[in-house]
Amino acid sequence: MSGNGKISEIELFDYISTLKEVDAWESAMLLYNSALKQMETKVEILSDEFKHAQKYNPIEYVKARIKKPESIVEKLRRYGYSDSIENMIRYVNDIAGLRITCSFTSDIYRLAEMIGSQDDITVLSVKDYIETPKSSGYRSFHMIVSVPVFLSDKVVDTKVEVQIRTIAMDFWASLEHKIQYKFNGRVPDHIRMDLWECSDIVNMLDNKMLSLNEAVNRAQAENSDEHANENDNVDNDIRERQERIKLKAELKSKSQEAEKSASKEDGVKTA
Ligand code: 0O2
Repeated sequence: MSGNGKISEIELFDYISTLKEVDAWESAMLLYNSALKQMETKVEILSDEFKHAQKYNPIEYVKARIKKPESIVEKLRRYGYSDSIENMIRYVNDIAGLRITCSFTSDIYRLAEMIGSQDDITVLSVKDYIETPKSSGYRSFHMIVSVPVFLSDKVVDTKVEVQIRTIAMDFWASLEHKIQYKFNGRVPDHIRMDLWECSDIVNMLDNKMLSLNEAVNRAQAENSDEHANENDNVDNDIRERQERIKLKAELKSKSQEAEKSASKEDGVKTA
């Protein structure tokens, strides 16, 4: 704890540097796991709130994963760093990863904004591969965020990579990933060209689906306006009927009174 009794807040790198090598790996993994759980819960809460308040949930599915040790080592080597725990923490940003799949492109930015505006989340970097796709044709929105993980005597800021994409983008990325794997990263040119073409089709499909959804929303809004007008008309109609009934009743009672007094007068006359 710091002098003022507040639990000190430090970055994962500084925390791990204070530990012995044997403890460092397990401690780092514990922190990445905890940070990932926190992000998963945050997204789950957003999803529940959407379902409850908006009767619409932009989140189709969420996948959380911790990068495998061999993938961490491969990435470090690709970047030209030796495979130490310090290098892993410093240079591999996606050890804890959360992938959110949405229905429409507009949902991606809505969600990214919601996540980024939470007080305890710090957005460290953003990569918009939707605005600028990668040379492979890959489209997705990436954010590296840091979340505070509360340990017994410390708060450790830990990085999580959040990928947000549409179902169509996810379909493309998963197929492309399998193809890369099958060809060991050396995909023949004609297949790469086809993948590019598919990425364009994915973009067209997403745009088309988005405008279709907007058209549906507009039609629904107009419909509900008409429905509201219909209800107003019904209300007016009821009020008019009530007035008419009241008026008729008044007229009837007046004519009955008139009839009564007329028959009284007649009685007086005949008597
Ligand atoms: P895996 O197995 O998904 O974990 P940085 O993380 O910022 O240091 P990097 O790695 O270039 O640098 O980051 P970037 O570009 O944001 O990509 C990270 C992740 O995005 C990748 O993780 C993939 O999940 C995904 N990705 C990026 N480019 C492509 C692509 O061309 N095709 C597919 N299918 N996915 C892509 P990993 O570690 O590569 O893999």
